[in-house]
Amino acid sequence: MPEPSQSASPATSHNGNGSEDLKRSIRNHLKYSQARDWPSSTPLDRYNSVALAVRDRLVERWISTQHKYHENDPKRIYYLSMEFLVGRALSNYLVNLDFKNEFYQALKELGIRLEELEVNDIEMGLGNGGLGRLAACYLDSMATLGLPAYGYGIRYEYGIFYQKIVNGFQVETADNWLRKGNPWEIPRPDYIYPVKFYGTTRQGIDEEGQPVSEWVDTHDDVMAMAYDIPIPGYHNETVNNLRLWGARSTREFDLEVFNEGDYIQAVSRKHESETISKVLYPNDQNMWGKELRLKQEYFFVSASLQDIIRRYKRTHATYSQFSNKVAIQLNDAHPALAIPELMRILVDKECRPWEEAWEIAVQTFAFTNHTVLPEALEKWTVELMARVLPRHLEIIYEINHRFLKLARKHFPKDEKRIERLSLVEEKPVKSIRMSNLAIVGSHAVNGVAQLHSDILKTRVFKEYYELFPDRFHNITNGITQRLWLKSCNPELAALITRTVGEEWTTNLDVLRQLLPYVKDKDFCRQWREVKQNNKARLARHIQEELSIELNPDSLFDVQVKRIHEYKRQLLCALHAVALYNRLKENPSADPVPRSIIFAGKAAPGYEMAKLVIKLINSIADKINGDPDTRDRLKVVFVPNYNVTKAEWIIPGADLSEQVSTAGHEASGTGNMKMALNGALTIGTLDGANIEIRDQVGKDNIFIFGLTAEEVEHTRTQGYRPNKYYESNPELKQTLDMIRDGYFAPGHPHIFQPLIDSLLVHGDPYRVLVDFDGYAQTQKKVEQLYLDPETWTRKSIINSANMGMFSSDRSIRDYCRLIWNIEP
Ligand code: D6G
Repeated sequence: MPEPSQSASPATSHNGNGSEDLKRSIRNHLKYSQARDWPSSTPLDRYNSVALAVRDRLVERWISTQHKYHENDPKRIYYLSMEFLVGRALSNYLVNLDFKNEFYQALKELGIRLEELEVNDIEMGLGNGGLGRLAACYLDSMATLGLPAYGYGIRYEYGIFYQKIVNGFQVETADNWLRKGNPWEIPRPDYIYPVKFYGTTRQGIDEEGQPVSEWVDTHDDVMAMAYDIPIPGYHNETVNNLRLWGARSTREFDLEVFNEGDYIQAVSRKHESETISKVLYPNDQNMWGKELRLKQEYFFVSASLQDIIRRYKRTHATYSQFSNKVAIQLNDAHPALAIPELMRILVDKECRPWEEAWEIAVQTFAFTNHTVLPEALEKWTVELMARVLPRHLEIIYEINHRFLKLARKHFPKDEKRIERLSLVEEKPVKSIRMSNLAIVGSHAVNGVAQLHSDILKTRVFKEYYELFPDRFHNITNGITQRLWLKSCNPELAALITRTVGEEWTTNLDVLRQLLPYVKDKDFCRQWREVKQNNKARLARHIQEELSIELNPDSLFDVQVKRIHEYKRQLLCALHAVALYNRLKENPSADPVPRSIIFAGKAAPGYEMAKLVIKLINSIADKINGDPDTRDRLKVVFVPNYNVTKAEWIIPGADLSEQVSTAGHEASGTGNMKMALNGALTIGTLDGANIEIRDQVGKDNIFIFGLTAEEVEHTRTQGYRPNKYYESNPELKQTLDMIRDGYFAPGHPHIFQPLIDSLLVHGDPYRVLVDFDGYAQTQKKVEQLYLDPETWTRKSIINSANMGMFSSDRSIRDYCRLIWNIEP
């Protein structure tokens, strides 16, 4: 609509980045948005006013960025992800804004304390772990590179659960993050799309006599409503859009119930549909095949595609330019339903011929695989698909039919191979393999670290690679240095900037210029002091939260990530017990004092992982309560690991534990964050650890354990975990103590399942074979720690060589290899 004429007053309380402008703006929002005067305002009122004042400063750039995209009609990138693990809102925004100093000045003059803002800051925990945090880092990099990119996801009302530790056990409580409102999002009730479910298909003949299918008699339909969140680039003019969908009930009633006269029940049934966006599934690397999850996936995919097509159609009358203007990246196979959904729209609604529609789809979609764990590869039973999405199932069958025809041409008389390639798994339960669908329907498939991409080509998707060798790529994951160095480690960031300038914030390769300074005694001393201060900060947090005092001179040995058997927190826990026993047996020993810090959530239904948490806490209680080992060994489990906690744990780490069973961790990004902050890594040759080793040099990292190939070998050639138990007295003693209830006097048998997994059920994650190598390598760690100068040099070398792990590099790779656009 035409713009009403404006009076010529450029400076309003909504813009201006000086501290006076900000103060005026905050005051105005307190009055006119929160309806408060200063004396009666609560900390939440003040938080909201500050948030709105900051948001105002983004709005102008947000509108003009979006306007520019509409004007110029560039190729747009759509990042579809079930998870965006953004972390704290306000502190996140401040990282990228160019008026931070003025902002702090304004707060100071208004008498608003940072702590009161922090307490009220919103933690957007809309993700489980690595995959969701990666999506958030990528949004940051895409905006910083000025790319016309959009994130699409779900506005879960409950994000990842809040983890409490009660008697050493994980207890989950709901993360009701929206309870105080969310000043950062703009609800857009006018961007609302219907999403259908259930029903049946009806076959017919179109005007040209061609057979057509129609999806009819759907019920429990729901509306997807947009909530927009601004994503600013770093110190630039770009503000991109993260659009999250919330489920809203339709206006229609359940007519049967309504006609029966039960109005109240009819209304309440309507509202049940809103459960679709209620809660994030808290499973990392595991898929349970639940109907609600399938509905969530379709809900967000359907709404996103309707929105993408609406935007495309504003400037294009036909679909001929679609794949030149639209790139859709599928963050894992979770959004793979977008492929049959686009086909349905093009074929059923827009009456495009199948072949044309398929060409458009394949050229539009690209797929990132994040895992090789079989339990994490999504499958949906045909029974469920037929019920919830009957038309999509038909389309998937048609895709499969055509695809297998092509595959049979390439591999005639090889029905075994055809079975493995098929999108449909026949046994044990007839199911649709979503990763296979994602590969067939995409022009590009990538793994997230070199080893992982190689494993995809040689093992997991081998037959696909043979069929489509050009489709496969590697794009090693990355992290944004704006959050994971500049913001979380201001002291180190300042030291680096003083030394090599500020360019590293947008070009992480510049950190290499730090290398000559390893010879500079004064620089090394400052580097060490910064680490010491970060350790002190971490120790303060732990003291406040857990009343455990850490020796700041001890080696801070840190393992933070989701709790999973393949990540082998158990290996580190066993090592803690072995260290304890050494100290008890030789009280006069003078080892390197060590503080072992764990944090991470376990999926609520994952019993073994939860038992590992209990074990760590039991070991911690015993060790921390023992006066014999005081100041020499401490074990801590920090509850409720999230982005905020990562921001103070990671800078304080001396040693980064990256000990997954080789061949299991697709990439890892915690490994990059800790190395960037100057921790040395102890790790297996797994995921991105290998590339970290290549970057920092093998003398500056502690590698141990079986290689991925050797792990494979133990599977084909046999593996006897008991051999290691019997031949290593230290390991035997450790396992016996755990088994015999030494750490759980009240429940002597509680840890039996962990012991059984190792000794009876074949130690599936090869903990025992790697124990000795791990323990020996830890001795090397201690030796090095006794030489602080050499340690510091290696710490600098680690940080200086992290350039390639910036998410800016990853995004540039996506632009070049997959999206075919220039940043
Ligand atoms: C954001 C910012 C707003 C803009 C809108 C565009 O909410 O200024 O108008 O995005 O949305 P689309 O029309 O591109 O979906």
